[in-house]
Amino acid sequence: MKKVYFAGSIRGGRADAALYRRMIEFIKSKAEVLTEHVGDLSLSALEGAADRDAAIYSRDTAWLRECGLVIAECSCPSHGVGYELCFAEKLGKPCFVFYNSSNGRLSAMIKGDPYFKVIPYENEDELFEKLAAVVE
Ligand code: 6K6
Repeated sequence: MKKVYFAGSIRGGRADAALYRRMIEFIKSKAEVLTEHVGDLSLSALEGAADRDAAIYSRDTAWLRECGLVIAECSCPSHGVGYELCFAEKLGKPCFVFYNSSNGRLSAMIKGDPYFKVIPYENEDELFEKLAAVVE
């Protein structure tokens, strides 16, 4: 079974957390998701203690090494997601970057990098159709 590293904004803002959860549930019907907590609606976006952050970094980079592909929802800009995408690129992991082209803004550093498979969508029907094509 494919192992998916799902990336979505946490401290960058949780406005799309419910969407992440729906995407994760969908992906889980076809593959294993290593980062289910990204869709946890109760996850606090507050600053954490430095030792906790070090543990998060260490666990997440281990999962990036372990995964078969990365799926990122980038409509809400996030330093962490940008970092993860760069890290995954250096590891040669396939990276699929979704963003809502009607109301999201995607950094030129992601949109302009030909390594990333950037997938714009305008509504959720289109998003899930395109997501199915990635995970099937
Ligand atoms: C709770 C309170 C403070 O921090 C937490 C738990 N935080 C995280 N747990 C797991 N992964 C995290 C956490 N914070 C960031 N990440 C990773 O970075 C996730 O894999 C996300 O894809 C990405 C989000 O980065 P920011 O910069 O939006 O937080």
